[in-house]
Amino acid sequence: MGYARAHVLNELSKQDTEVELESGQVKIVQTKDVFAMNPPQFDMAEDMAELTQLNEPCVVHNLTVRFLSLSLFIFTYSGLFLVAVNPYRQLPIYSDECMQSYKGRRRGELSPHIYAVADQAYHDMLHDKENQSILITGESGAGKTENTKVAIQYLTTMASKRILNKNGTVLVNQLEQQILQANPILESFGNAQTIRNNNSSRFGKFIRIEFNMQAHICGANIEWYLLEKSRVHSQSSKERNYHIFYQLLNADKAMKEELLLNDDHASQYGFLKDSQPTIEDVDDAKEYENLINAMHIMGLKKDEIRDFLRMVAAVLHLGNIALTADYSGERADVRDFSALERTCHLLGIPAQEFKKSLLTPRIKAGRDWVNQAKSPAQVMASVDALAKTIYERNFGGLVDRINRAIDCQKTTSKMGFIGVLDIAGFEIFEVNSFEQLCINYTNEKLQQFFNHNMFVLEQEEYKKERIEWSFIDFGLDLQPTIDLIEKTNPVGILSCLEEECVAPRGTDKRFLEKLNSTWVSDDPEGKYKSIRFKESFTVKHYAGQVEYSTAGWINKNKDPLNEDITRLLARSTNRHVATLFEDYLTETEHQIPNESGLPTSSSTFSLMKLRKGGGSFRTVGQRHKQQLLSLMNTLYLTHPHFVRCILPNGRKHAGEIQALLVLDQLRCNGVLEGIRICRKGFPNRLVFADFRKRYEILCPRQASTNCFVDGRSACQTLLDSLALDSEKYRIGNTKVFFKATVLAELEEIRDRKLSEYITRFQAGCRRYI
Ligand code: AD9
Ligand code: MG
Repeated sequence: MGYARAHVLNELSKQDTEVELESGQVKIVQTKDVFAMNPPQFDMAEDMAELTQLNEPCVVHNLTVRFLSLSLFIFTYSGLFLVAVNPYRQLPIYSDECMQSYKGRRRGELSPHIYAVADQAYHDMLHDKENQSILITGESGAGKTENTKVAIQYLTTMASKRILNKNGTVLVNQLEQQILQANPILESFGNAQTIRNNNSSRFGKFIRIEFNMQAHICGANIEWYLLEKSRVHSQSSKERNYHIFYQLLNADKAMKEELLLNDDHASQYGFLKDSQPTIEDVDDAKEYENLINAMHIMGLKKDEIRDFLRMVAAVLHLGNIALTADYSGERADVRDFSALERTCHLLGIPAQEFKKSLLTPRIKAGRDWVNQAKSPAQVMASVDALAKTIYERNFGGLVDRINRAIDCQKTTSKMGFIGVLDIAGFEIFEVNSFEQLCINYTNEKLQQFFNHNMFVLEQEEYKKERIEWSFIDFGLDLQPTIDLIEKTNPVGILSCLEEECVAPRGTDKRFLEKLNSTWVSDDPEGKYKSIRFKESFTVKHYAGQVEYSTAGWINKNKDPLNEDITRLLARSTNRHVATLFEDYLTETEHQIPNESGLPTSSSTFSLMKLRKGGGSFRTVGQRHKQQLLSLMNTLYLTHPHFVRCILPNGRKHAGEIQALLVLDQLRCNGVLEGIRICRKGFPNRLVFADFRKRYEILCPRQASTNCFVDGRSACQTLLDSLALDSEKYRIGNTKVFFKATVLAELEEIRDRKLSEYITRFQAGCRRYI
């Protein structure tokens, strides 16, 4: 339930308070659990920063009453944030007409809306000649991707060159269409059904929309982060693999024949057989048509489309390679050669060589290279790793291809860009692993960016108003946790993992021991804790303490690949395949050829190499750190706009909101952190005239004077007469600033005064009667 409204009857002691619930029930509760409510005129506040009681229950209450009121007010501001609650139903708040109404309107003129955020970003870019970013985070199913689509739709509609056809109707021009169609393509290959979301994005993305000097869209670019690769080979029974696999099984006959997909049933494919075959209300055949259509709009030729789909089919066949073991159980063999042959046919590589590389890859023994037989389990792991890499590289290739289509190189002079970031929010699961560390590290950095921004803006406002205040940079609060993760000296979590990955006999255990030995003693801020008797440690994030289990981290970070096979792929007869793996060829060409004439590398199983970033050896963590660094560098050069999406309930139901679930998210997504910072400053502010108008009643002497008094002095007199503690407010050049809760006190006094007047007035009336 979370919180209940109640009347305070009696403050019994420091610890206990007697309250009466709305039901009439009287209870004694702990005083620390009692929070003041806002006066009724603050109900349904469009901006929670205006609330004078800035406590957790008030914030949840405000979101809830707005959400439940006709279920229409899903958007609410909270200072710099736009909070968006997922309504789980189509609302009549998205239309061309509605978009037009937000054009050029100031915040506060209309109800909060994602259109307002997009419009503000566009407006700021135009006027300040500064790049903009819209940062959308939230937990899975909270509505990030839907809001991203709406924001991009707004920009493509409002900022495109309007072309009218003969009948005077607006034509969407090709580039805008391509930008919009990038999404269904990315969703086919990067989204999947999960328990939480039927269309869950399993990667993060940053879409930059570029504008020319006329402020029209002239191109776009997409960056992607952390694709969940393990889904390619295993999913839980209530979930699915990536949409594209099921869509492909519903392709036209000719395509399926070409891709050797004789069977339409997901149950016939190793990588799909444990998953849900369909999603309620989703027609995979229709989705396949939409995908092909989107790819055509993107300008992909028929054979390019076939190339991307071929890789997906190859992965499906790869998952069907069945293995047997010899009598000892130690040597694997391929049971049915046909799946292997199909895979090789589609990948354009020789089947016999592939089989040999899979079953008996070469390893270095002393100074020589020998072929070592692998067990079925080892070969299986090698197949899974290969499937993941093929899928990921194909995904990367697809994004590159989309980027080429929507690129704006032709435009020489640009005004700037608006970047939209759609990335998973903070995650705390029962068991947290390497993936959670990467995503939580990202969120820690994004929160730091937010805090820093808020600090800069608040400071600017205080300076402009010349009020006395020594502000602290709240971004720095998060630095110790970030250091713990990314620092190289003392060696932080990622670097420590890196060292262990390159060490000859690195293990998860040794990684943890090393981490403990560095951080247990050298952690002045108390951000790290080793968990004794468990293979885990905890990190204190701004959103809470998270325990990370270190099992499998070395492997997850290394992502080892069978290099005999990647070299085969680099020499594929299919250009698409060869291009995706070309870094394996160029890297190894520099090495001494072996007796078979093939170049070799220092180790058969080596770290995955990633082309981006100079072709150097990179682990998953290192690559992510690099990408995040580059993202943050970009973001720090933009004016940011923050959107926080909230999941209202865990059942995908419309019209239902669970207070505790919401509260948890507000904590994790930084809204409460934002409010905490707000409370340290002077969050409520009123311009002099408004302050006087509302509170003059508290000082009738001043109201009745006919002499001119300037706004500042009038406010000062008013505040003096109230004998308000001077630490609770500041008077600026045009506004009075208040600490949280002060306005509520003033409202209470005002209410009392008003009722006194009314009583006196009524008494007067009675006398007349
Ligand atoms: V994940 O981290 O990618 O798993 P998202 O992206 O936060 O997640 P998504 O935008 O995909 O969630 O929203 C989940 C579902 O909620 C959508 O498929 C819609 O059915 C529903 N949704 C979300 N936002 C809205 C909305 N503004 N209006 C209507 C919505 N439905
Ligand atoms: Mg999403």
